[in-house]
Parts: sequence; structure tokens; C-alpha cells
Amino acid sequence: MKPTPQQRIWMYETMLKSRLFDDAVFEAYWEGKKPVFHMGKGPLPGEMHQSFGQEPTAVGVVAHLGPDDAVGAGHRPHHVAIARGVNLERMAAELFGKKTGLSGGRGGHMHLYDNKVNFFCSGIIAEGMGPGAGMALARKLQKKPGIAVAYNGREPGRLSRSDEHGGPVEIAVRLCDRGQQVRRVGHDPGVHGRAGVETRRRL
Ligand SMILES: Cc1ncc(C[n+]2csc(CCOP(=O)(O)OP(=O)(O)O)c2C)c(N)n1
Repeated sequence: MKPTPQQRIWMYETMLKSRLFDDAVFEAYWEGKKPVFHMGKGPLPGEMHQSFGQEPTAVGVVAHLGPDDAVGAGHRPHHVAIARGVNLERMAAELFGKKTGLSGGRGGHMHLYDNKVNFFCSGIIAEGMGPGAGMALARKLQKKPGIAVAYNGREPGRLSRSDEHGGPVEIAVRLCDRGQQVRRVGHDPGVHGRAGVETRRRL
């Protein structure tokens, strides 16, 4: 598919929106967590997995999809959610645990769900293949249009989880979104350093 000029503009704007969203989340995440990292402190307690550098894999895929298609991201979902058109205000509210969030603030950043745009994700590695296969099968059995795409990272290759759906997987598209640079937070000083953040570049 050769993108039209309008699609190119949408792609650029969406990637920029995703990057600005993650920049703002990064700032908010560190509130109350310095100088000694404590994962439970601040307005955004818990883990945080951001999409820096992976924005193109979201717009590139979503540009090929229609409204009937389902899209499932993994534990690093912001770029895919934004490209899919998940309501940004309700998404932000969900991250901050607010009642106005997509799931009433109970899901957090790894469990965003918006059925208005057929978007889902999960913090469990390769979990998307199950619901993705189910959504594809439902469309097939009900003779409704649409396909399902489930994003995986690098890890599912090493974990057996994705293979649990070995049969039905054939009817959903499995997409490996492998970032060259990931930013991950945690509480292991050996891995994440005193500040609690690990930024690493993959070769
Ligand atoms: C089934 C399962 N096992 C282990 C984990 C813990 N876990 C969280 S992130 C992660 C690494 C994921 O690596 P990758 O898929 O390459 O994505 P990245 O975070 O490096 O972008 C693991 C093992 C999990 N969330 N789910």
C-alpha cells in the first residue's frame, strides 16, 4: 500500500502525538519518586512501559486496518492505542487511576480497553493472542467483516504462552513489535540503577 498525502500527514501527526503523550507521562511518572525510587509513590504508581521509538509500528499497522478490525497491544501499548484512536483523555485518566478512565481507573496503563475502536491490550506477555484469536473467530462464525491483530514483543518467543493458542492463532495476525530501544522501570538497583530506570539499546 502506498500511503496518500493525507495518510502520511495522519501518520506523522499520530507518531508525534504518541511521543508527546509519552514525554508527558514520563514527567508525571517521576513525580514523587525521586531521589530514591519507590514504585508505589507519585500520581502514577506501579510499573511503566513506554513506546519511545516504536511509534512507526503502530501507525504502519493501523493504517491498513478498518473500523471492523480488532487490534490488541501488549504490555507496552501507548503507541498502538493512540494510533487506533483510543480516546486520549479517557486513556490518560485510566493511567492516573481516575474514575473517568477507560476502565474506571482500575486497569492502568497495561490494561487499556476501548470497544468503541476495537482496541485491547494486556500486561501478560502474549496474552493478546487468545482474545485476538477469539475476536477473529467470532467475526468468521458470525460472517462479519474484519480481522484481528495481536502485538507481541520479543519475549513471547522465549515464553510458551503464545503457543498455547497454536490452533486458533492461524486466524489472527500475530505481529512482533520489537523496539530497538526500550525504557523500563523497576525496583532492582542492580538492573535499573538508583533512579529505577533502565534504558537499553538492542543490537
Ligand atoms: C506471561 C508473562 N511472563 C512474564 C512477564 C514479565 N515480563 C514483563 S515485561 C517482560 C519482558 C518483555 O520483553 P519484550 O516482549 O521484548 O518487550 P519489551 O518490554 O522489551 O519491549 C517480561 C518477561 C509477563 N508480564 N507475563
